[in-house]
Amino acid sequence: MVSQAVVGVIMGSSSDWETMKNACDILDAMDIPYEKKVISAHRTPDLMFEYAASARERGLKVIIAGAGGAAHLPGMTAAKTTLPVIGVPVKSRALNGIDSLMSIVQMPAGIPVATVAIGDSGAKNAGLLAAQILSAFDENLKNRLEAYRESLADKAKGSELE
Ligand code: RP5
Repeated sequence: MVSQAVVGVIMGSSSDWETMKNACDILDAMDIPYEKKVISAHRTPDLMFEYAASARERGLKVIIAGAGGAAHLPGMTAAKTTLPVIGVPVKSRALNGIDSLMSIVQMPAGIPVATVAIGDSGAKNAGLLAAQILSAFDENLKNRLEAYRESLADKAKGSELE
């Protein structure tokens, strides 16, 4: 049986997938059911509104939205839902993602977007942040996150320096 998605991972273009895959890898590792879709703020604006407006009633709990360039997607998505939206600034070709970061992070007061770092690390942290939000209501998930943290600590403690 396929479980009902609780996280929606959306991105402005298939070219964002290489980055956004890092968020999905974490959700897979944490055994969190999710859906992933290309939804563009400027190419498919009606689809973006429909997706965000119906997200809660479809059972989603958190949305992760990644975009590059003039990255409206996370903010516009957040404008149409009261679910938590995590924004991932994708590294743009012209300005290395600084434009994406500025566009996503500077939300005027009232409509928050939890913005993570540019690129792969940010996408990975977006997956973890979504897991941590869900873990507030899920003891098993909390245990998986604690095991993940322990694995990070073990790796750091086991570091060999030449
Ligand atoms: C945005 O424009 C996407 O999020 C992507 O990062 C950027 C470039 O898109 P493509 O030209 O690669 O489709 O919509």
